[in-house]
Amino acid sequence: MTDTQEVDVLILGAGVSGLYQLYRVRELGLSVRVLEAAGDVGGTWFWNRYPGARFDSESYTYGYSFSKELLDEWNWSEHFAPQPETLKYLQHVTDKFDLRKDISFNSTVTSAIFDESSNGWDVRVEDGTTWRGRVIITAIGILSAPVYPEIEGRDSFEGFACHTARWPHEPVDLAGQRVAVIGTGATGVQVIQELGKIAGELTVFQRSPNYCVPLGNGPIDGETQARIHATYDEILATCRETHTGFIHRADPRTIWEVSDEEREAFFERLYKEPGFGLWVGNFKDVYLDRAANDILSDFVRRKIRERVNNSAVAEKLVPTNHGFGTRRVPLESGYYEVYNQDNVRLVDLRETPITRITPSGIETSDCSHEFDAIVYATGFDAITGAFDRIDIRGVGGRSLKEKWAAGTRTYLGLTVAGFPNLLTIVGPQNASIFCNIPRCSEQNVEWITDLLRHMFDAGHQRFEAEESAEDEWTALVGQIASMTLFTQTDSWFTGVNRNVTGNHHRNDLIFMGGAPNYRARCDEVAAAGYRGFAFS
Ligand code: NA7
Repeated sequence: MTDTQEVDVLILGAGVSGLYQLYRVRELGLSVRVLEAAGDVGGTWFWNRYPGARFDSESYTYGYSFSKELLDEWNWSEHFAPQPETLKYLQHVTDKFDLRKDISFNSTVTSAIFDESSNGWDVRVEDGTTWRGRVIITAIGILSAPVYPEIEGRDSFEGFACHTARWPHEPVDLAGQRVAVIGTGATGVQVIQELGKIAGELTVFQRSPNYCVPLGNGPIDGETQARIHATYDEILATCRETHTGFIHRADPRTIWEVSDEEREAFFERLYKEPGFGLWVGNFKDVYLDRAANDILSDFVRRKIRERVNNSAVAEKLVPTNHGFGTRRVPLESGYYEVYNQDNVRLVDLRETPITRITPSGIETSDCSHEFDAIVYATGFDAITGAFDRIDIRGVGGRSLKEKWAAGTRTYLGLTVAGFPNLLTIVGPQNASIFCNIPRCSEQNVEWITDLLRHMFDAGHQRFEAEESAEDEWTALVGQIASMTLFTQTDSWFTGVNRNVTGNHHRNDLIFMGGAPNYRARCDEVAAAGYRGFAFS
């Protein structure tokens, strides 16, 4: 037994969201502790160290906006910074604001149990340490529970094997090696591009092709750097107005308002533009109208065919079972050209599935492949997975995992009925998931901070979402999602995540109404004295 340490607020996770929440809770004068599973800050940027890891947000739209001094002093080196630089940035923020002293590292939380007699949460860490907090705030990320595929013999492989989200800290030399990559999501695409440059033989095992579009990365020159710094206010204002918190504004026209030539020229321009322009800066109806989406999907399919020399390989890389943009669009830098290299081979698992992994490689239904290394770019138990890995129990000992088993339910994507004094930054049914995350998570943090101020100033010990408010929010999330084409596609956006055994039913996990609309709804709830919350 260890002595339980007590604080006002416990924050789970020291990534982008948790660090900022710590900064804000401190300002309230409350006692606070952050419990972080990793050995240092960074969250996603601590864990995802695989070759080629970088973000798909414009660097200068990704950093925190709360400190002018921080914005002024930090220079991003590339338009889309690589992982080591982002991690360095988050370490810099941690040091600058002296955040480290309130963080316990190597502290994987295993359970959080609400104690009704005292209105506090009892939190247990893997090493046996126990904490008690009046409030807990989860900042555990939506893509933080990595999933290895359930393939017979996986543990028998004798070479180097690693999930991209658990890449070693020490350098891994795969130059000249025979390397397999399983998975072709946003991560797979990044790692394949890099390994294609150095591997002796690279074999990509693809279950589903994605529509990948050019990232358009490059160094930020001095003049551009100066312009970025001079226009930060405008950049951030634009990000506040857009549906997704990115710098790209959606076009207010429908696809049908322009001629075929204009449309083609518009798509061409967006395709060449750096970042997510083609995805989130497109005509306003491309994710609402199937016929509009078909035209856009055909455009990207043509691009893929143009870039891959072997037409049989190109056809395998062309998605046919979903429309462009209805799954997360991977951004790439020469991804399709990798398949024109002699050292790279594509195995289509729809034709020849993996049957087992052996000590020396991978067997598919038609042959066996020998490897020195297997890279699992097989993704995550997304959005709710990190919650499921903690035993969270609310009123009456009810488990959150059990509550959500029949479908996720929340109020504002920030709190859950029956789980008092629990707040979820970038939680399920929050707009932040379909957003340039720091832009939206800052809003979550600031709203939560106001709620805490309200609670502690008034001397309340407990707040809780009302069931009726949760019902309404959950219905709204479903209603908005059903108006879009996203719900018609299997992906981690919609809970139909084939990476994870059992996650095969549709679930309304994301508020798709856009960040400004979400922010207005949250503000309105606060202005109405936290409508839908019961305080005591
Ligand atoms: P994703 O997008 O979930 O991609 C995982 C990939 O791994 C995807 O291509 C999967 O195919 C594939 N996969 C998963 N399990 C298997 C098995 N058992 N066999 C073969 N292939 C498999 O994860 P990422 O890490 O790429 O990206 C996650 C997010 O991080 C991304 O969206 C960005 O927001 C950043 P499937 O498509 O399921 O057929």
